[in-house]
Amino acid sequence: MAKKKAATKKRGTNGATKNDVGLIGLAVMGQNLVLNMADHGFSVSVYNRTTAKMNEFIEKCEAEEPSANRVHGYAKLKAFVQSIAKPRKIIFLVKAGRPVDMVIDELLPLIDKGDILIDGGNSEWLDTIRREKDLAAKGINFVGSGVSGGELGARFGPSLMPGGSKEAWKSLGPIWRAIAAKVDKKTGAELQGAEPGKPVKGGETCTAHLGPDGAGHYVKMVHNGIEYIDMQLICEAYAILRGLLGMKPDEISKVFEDWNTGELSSYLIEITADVLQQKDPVNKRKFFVDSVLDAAGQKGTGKWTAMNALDIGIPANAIGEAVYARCLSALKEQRVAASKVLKGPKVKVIKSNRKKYIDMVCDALYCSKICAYAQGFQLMAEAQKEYNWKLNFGEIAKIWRGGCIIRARFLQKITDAYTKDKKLQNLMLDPYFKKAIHGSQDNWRKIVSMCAEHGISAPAFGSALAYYDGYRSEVLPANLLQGLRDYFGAHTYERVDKKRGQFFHVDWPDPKRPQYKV
Ligand code: 2AM
Repeated sequence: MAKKKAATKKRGTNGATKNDVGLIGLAVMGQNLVLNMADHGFSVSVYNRTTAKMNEFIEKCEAEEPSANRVHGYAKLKAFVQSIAKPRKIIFLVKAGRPVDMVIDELLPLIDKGDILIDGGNSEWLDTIRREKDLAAKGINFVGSGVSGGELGARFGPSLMPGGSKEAWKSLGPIWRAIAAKVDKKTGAELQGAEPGKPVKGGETCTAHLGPDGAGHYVKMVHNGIEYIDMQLICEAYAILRGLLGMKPDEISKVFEDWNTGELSSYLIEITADVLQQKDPVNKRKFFVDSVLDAAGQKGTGKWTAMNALDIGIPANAIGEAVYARCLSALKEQRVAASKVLKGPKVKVIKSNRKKYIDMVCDALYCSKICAYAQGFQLMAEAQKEYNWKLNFGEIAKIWRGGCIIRARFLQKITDAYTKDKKLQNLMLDPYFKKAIHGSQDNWRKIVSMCAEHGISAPAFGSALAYYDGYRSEVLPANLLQGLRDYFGAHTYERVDKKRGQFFHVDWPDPKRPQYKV
């Protein structure tokens, strides 16, 4: 049975008889966000479609959580809405797509003008733009907010990427700033140590208003695209250390531990070290990774990033490669069959100079990572023109420093780069990153060519290098491409000795009449 607590006895930060905020959708992320808000002194009304789940959560709170007295469950949506102080702030964490529209439709008859609906799921930014527009016409504020950091992030400090109107941010900001991850002002390192009932105090908060309508969800999508490539690069480094150097998972774990003390220091590198030293829970003599089927799943945000890059014409090839790498992995049965038929070079395990090769892989990983981030930021730079946003890239890197899955020491350098030069055209051109690539590219090139020589598939390392070499090329063979297009389709071409925007055409021989012998 749903326990409806007397809201009059429970007060949050607003000093009134109503609760500060409401949350719909009590899956793990929703539950943890509620507890995080309660820990920070906010009284929270909660509602879930399946009431039993809500009751279970309330009972668990009462048994285990120091802030349980600030969490109030409601079995009926109307009572839930009425329990929240105006302007109401109602967060929902439900599946992206139709469920979000369904929740909005159910809420609409119950809420008032000026109330704020906050979609904290992984919605597509175009849906968010549409919803914001529709709801603004009804006088309702709508905020699409990226929430990153997984379950633990939601509980003790996520990175929060809100869009929506400035007015909505005024109301939501105090809550979002309080519950977001906190980082050290100088180093950008995440301040750790939060525990139930005792949130982290001080530090810079990992949230900022990113822009109107879909800006927050767009930035979250790019974050996820970057997460895909970060993970793919880590996996390729692992594959090289394993294949080329014949290292065992626990030895590779030590390498990642070591990398985590340097420029590559990040959450994903840290957890890679953990995963690699993990033993299989079923067969303790085996390493866990060796028992995991090599077929990757995906939920779609990486694909959206790559698709949007194609749509707006930005070469985010490393991000796209990370998505394709997952697709290729998923063709497990085909690969097993092909492995018996398609020949390649035999990998010759390198036994000597291990340290030298490990350092080379480290350099290849770092350079590829710089290119991947450069692509992600270029994508956002182009998208803001399309959607009329004014994104602050220094700030975006700043709010990714803590809480989220891609949190890394490296992000402080990106913040520094965009703080120094707000109009920076490409991250690779920033003096710090330029120097890093210049210093490490020889090793990067060697690793990419060794992969090709030994038949180790490392698409992201190679693709990032092709991007680097393409971006720094004054002349690309697109001159020939334009010539071909003009030949077969009269698509015209621009000339190197004329201003851009003037188009020319050569009167080619009739392309329908073959000029070659069959
Ligand atoms: P449930 O517990 O009733 O399934 C994540 O799936 C969360 O979203 C769950 O809390 C789930 O509720 C909720 N959810 C999914 N679809 C929904 C919908 N159409 N309306 C309301 N909540 C929904």
